Amino acid sequence: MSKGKFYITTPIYYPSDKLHIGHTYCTVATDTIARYKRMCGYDVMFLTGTDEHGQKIEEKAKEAQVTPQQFVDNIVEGPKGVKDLWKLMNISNDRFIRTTDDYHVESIQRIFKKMYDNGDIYKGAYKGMYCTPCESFWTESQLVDGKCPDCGRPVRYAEEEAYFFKLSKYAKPVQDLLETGTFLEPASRVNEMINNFIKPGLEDLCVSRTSFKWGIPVDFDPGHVVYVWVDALFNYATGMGYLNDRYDDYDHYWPADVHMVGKEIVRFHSIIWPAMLMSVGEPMPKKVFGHGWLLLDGGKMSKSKGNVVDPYLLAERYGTDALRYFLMREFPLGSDGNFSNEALISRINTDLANDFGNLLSRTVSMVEKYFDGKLIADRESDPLDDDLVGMASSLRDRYENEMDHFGTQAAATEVFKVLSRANKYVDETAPWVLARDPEKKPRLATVLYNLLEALRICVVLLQPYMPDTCVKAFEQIGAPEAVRTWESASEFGALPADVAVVKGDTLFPRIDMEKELEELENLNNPAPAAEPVLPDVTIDDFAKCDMRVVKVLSCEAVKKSKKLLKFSLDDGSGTPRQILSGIAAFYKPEDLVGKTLVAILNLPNRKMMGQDSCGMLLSAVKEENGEEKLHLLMLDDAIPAGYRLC
Ligand code: ME8
Repeated sequence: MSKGKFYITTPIYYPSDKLHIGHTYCTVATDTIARYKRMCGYDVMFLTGTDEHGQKIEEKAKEAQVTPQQFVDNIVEGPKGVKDLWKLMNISNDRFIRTTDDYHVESIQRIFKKMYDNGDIYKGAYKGMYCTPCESFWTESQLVDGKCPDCGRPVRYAEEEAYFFKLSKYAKPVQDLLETGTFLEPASRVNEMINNFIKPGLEDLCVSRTSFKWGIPVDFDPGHVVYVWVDALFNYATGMGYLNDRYDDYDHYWPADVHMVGKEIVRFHSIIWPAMLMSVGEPMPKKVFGHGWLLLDGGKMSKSKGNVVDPYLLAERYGTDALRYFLMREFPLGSDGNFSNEALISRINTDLANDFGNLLSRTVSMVEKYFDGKLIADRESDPLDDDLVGMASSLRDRYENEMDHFGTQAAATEVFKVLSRANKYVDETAPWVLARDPEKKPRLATVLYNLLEALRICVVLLQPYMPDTCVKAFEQIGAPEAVRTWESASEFGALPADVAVVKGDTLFPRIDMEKELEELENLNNPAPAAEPVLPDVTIDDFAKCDMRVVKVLSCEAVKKSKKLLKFSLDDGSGTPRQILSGIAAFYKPEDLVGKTLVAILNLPNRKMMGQDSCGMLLSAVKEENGEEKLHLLMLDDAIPAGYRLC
């Protein structure tokens, strides 16, 4: 019998780049809770997906010289893409929504029209500061030091005809909702929303764009595309079939029980999302939980600090379950946490290899050695057992109490307290001493039974964290299906008294910390592979390549491109030559003026971002911290422009 429905979501990911360990953290947290609820007997619906529209994707696709659809298809469906990553991480989502899916597009058009028809969307002109990477308009008062308050990057003035959503109309009911005290967690985020956003006055929200195309068209006003956040937030409803025929369980699962979101998007989920739902007359989600960020050395994720943040590499090296466990055990969900390779390895060694893996393997080995693998335990109690038996019997209650309040870290800690207690019990009871005295064999059987039983209860409760490992552990313990359940976890003694163990592989091999950290460092900064020399070319072929010394007359960034710099070059001909080069990330344009470089002049002209590029500047490519770094070839300034290289 189901305990009722439980609908949980992750944010839908923005596929502008490959996902890193921070994104993985959020999805693993949601998956852990979803698995926990399933284990408790809820009818769980777990939705995740990708948020694929917007200007940033359009720009990235242009730079990659593919269509936006091809661009997102590759990151979502392609090798080592979003779907592959969730498979690798053993994410148990029931559904995956892409905002480019036809049914979602149709629903959004209907939703937009519905809000327009009921008078909550009107046409106006937007004038304000816009952050392109975040796709967010900001008021002057919201800017921090004149920059985007979310990402800290520069904003630009933007003005365009646009539709507006009457967010201001919903300020009061949204504030009331926030003040219920259960809608938004952790509670600290409630004040932040009210004081920073509602009290200063909610302004109407610009909900359409005309300055780019990659979005869902407003069907009654071609030229406008729906603001990406309107499109994205409604995924939680369209993914269940709201205003579409693709799914038909909206009535069953809505309202969502939990939206898990990162702290920077709490504003969208706890203010804009409820207001839009009020506008279309749908019930409020029951809870928004704003989790913290994984940081690297106190700052945002990037590879430059020498830590590996590629979840593929980490999962392949240590195993999916070890990585899942680390993410959930190391950091409390509501706060920020500092990621480091050292913390990860230390957790694996201390908790998984030692406290858990070693206890399991020692216990199973002793049952094999002293009882040929099969126990007959009469379970006569001894005061020495009370503490362990008591702790293990009541573990489920403590665990449940934490899990029901998003205490994934605290719940895992409770489990490991019992495992530590069991390790201590091994020392206290000294089974190897009992084994020397044949009369103590019944006592030895009880001790080993208690250990197996404590382990079994812990393994039941670790299933949401480490699903595959727990199956292996159950097999070694010899736990039948019936005692792998939530119900059986509160019952010390559910394991059959004549249990037969099956010795298996070590669950988590110990890692040599020093050696491993060094290897990880090398993986992040690989020595350049000696590339094989290309096949010979004739001297005549080489001579066809017109390589010249050029001097930089001027250099500037290409508007709307993060990569390109535009050079005006003296090539000795008397007429400046224009070349575009994708090195903006590595040089400041002003630092290059006057430099002596090398260019190939006789390559066919190319158009890049609508501008001509007549030739190519030579540079060397180096991999640094997993990213390509370009170094321009620079020559002695004494060499005049126009000289040929030979
Ligand atoms: O925000 N630590 O997508 P997104 C923890 N498309 N969480 C992190 C993180 C880190 N270092 N970096 C990112 C979007 N995240 C929107 C959502 S929902 C209708 C639309 C989390 O791919 C981040 O906080 O930029 C967010 O919750 C999620 O990854 C997706 O981020």
